[in-house]
Amino acid sequence: MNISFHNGVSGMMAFQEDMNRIAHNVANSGTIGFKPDKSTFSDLLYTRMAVNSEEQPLKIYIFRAVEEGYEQAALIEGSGTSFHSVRYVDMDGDGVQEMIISWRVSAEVQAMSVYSMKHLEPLRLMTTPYARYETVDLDGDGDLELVVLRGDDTESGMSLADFYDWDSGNSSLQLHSSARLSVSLAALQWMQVGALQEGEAAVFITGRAAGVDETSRAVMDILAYRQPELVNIALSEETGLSDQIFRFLNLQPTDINGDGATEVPRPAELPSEPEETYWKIYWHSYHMDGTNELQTITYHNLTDNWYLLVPETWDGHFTVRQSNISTTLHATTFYSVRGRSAEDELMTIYTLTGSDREVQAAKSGRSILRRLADRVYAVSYAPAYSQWRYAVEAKTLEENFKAIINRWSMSEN
Ligand SMILES: [Ca+2]
Ligand SMILES: [Ca+2]
Ligand SMILES: [Ca+2]
Repeated sequence: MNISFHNGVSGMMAFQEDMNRIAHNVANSGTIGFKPDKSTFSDLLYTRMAVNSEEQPLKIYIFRAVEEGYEQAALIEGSGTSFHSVRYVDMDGDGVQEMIISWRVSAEVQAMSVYSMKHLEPLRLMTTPYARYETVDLDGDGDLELVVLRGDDTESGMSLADFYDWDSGNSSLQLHSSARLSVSLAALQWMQVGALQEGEAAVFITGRAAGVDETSRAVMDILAYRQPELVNIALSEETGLSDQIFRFLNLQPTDINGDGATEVPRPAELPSEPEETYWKIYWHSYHMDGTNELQTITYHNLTDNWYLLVPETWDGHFTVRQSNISTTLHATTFYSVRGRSAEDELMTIYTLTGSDREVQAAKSGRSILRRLADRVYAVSYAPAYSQWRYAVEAKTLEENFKAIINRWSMSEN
C-alpha cells in the first residue's frame, strides 16, 4: 500500500477508507510497541499501536483476552504521521466502551474517529478534523455527548464547537448543532468540562490572545446545552464574540470554593509598584443565561504554589509584596493600604524549601501553615495586624491557606 499524501485533507480521506478495512492477518506486520490499556478497557481488549517507519500506515491492533493469553480480535488502519491518543468511553451507557482514536494527519491537521466496539467489531460512527475534544453529558439525559473544537473554514479564522449527540435508536453519533468560538484554533489554551452555578454541565474554553496593550488576555467561551441546541453563553449579542475577556495569568477555571460549580478567574490589580504588578483574583460562576456572579476572592502565588482565600471584607483594603529573600526562602507580605499605597505590614507567608526549613519555620513569630514533602509554609503576623480593622482570626486564615499540590494539567485529546 502506498500512502504518501501532500496535504491533510487527502490524508484524512484515505484514512477514512482505510478505517473501513478490518484485517485478520498481521503475521507479517513487524510492528512494535505493545501498549496494554488495562485501566481503561478492563481485561477485554488490548491495544497495540504500530510505530511505523516512513510509508507504513498507522495500525491499531485490538486483542481479546483468552485463556492462554491474548488473541488478535481486530485491526484498525489509517494514514498519518502518528497516533495521538486512544480513549475508551462508554458513551451510551450500554456497558460496552466506545473507542475514540485521534491521530496526526500532517503537521497542521489532526483528526479523530469514534468507533463502536460491539462484538469486537470496530464500526466507525464519525470522523472529523479536530483540535480538542471532550465527552460530556451536556443535555443531562445520562448519555455522553461529544464536543469537538475545530477550525471554521468559512469564517474569519475563528474556531467552532461541534456537538455530536447519541442517537440510541440507531446506535450512532449525529452532528447535532454547532456553536461559534471567539478565538482561532492557534489561540485555544484550555478546554475543560465543568458546571454552571445551578449544576448544569458546561464546557469552559479558555483562549489566549494579545490585548490592545500587548498584554496577554484570557478569552472565555462557555458551552452549554440550551434546548434545542449547543450555545456559547459567553457571546455578546452585539458583537457575536465573547465579552468575557480578562487578564491572562495562567490560571484555569476551577471550582475554587468547592460548591460543585466552576468559577472563572478574573485578575484585578492590587495597589502595586511601577516595576511589579500584583493581582487579586475574582472568581465568578455562570448561569445558563450567561450572567455571572462573584463567588470568591483569592491571592495566588503561582511561583510558590499556594493561594489564600481572601476574606471578602479585605477587598479594597489590602495589597501584597513578594520578595525572594534567598532561593529557599520566599516571602509574601500583606499590607493594609492607604489610597493606592501600601501602608502597614500585616503578615507574611513564607515558602521554605531549604534543608533547614524546619529551623526556619520554627523561628520566633512564625507558625507552620502546611508541611509538604519538599517544602514548609509558615506565617508570621506583624504587630499592626491585630489593630487592623479587617483582621480575622489566625485560625480562619490558616483554613483559608491552600497549598497547590498538583498543578492541574489538561489532558490533551
Ligand atoms: Ca457503549
Ligand atoms: Ca447526554
Ligand atoms: Ca464553585
